[in-house]
Amino acid sequence: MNTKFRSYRASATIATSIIFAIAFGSADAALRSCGSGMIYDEEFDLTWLQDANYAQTSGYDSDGLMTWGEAAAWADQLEFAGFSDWRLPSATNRDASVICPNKSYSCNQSEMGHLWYALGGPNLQNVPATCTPRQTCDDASGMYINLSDELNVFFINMQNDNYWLGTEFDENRAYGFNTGRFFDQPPQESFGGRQGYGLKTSQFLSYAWAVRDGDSCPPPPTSTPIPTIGPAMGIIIGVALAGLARRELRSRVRPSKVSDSETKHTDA
Ligand SMILES: [Ca+2]
Ligand SMILES: [Ca+2]
Repeated sequence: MNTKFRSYRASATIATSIIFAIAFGSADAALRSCGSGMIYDEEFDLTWLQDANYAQTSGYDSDGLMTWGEAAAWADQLEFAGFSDWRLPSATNRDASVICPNKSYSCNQSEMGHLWYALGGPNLQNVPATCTPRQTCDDASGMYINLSDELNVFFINMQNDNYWLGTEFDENRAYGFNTGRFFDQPPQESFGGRQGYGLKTSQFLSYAWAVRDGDSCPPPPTSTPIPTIGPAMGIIIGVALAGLARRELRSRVRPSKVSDSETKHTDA
């Protein structure tokens, strides 16, 4: 019975662990949805807003398109989930602390580049040759291809356009990252995945996407832990139960033993 009990508890614990892993785990080990409007990038230890156009969603800006100064001011004043240290993503590469050359398409070590390329962003190798010029792909013929469906599993409102990065190139220019999923000429070229710099002024309005350092996900809901019996406690309980059973057995057989003994003694 004790073995059965332990086996039941072990099964329950394993089942609970599996359910927990399914509920809170993710198919993509690198990205984790916090379930509260934030997505955590485990590799870069960054938390992104799930809404990639929150400036508009929140009513801060009518369309989300801003100058660099407006975008930086929006991120600076943003308070979300109790955090006030949101910022625009950095253009600097994590691995080497340098910035990719202007108009780079393979800049996968900047903060947005990491999201775009390493975490399921578009693979430009897959662009069909028929998808040029841009209009051919945009129209209702179904040629529009959203190359970043995997990113959209996690994020919402990601724009087909340029996003400001927090890094300035010089006094008048700042970096941006393009998340376009349409195709522009020359053949098979999309601006999606391109990092470069442009004028901060209203001639080049771009979107803003806020990020902050660290894991901002709230801890998973606490559930009442199912008590488990460890090997040592199992042995102790097992020995105790065995002892009880032996005493029980003795108390049942003792009267006949005593009478036997008494009989023998009497006989002797
Ligand atoms: Ca605007
Ligand atoms: Ca702030």
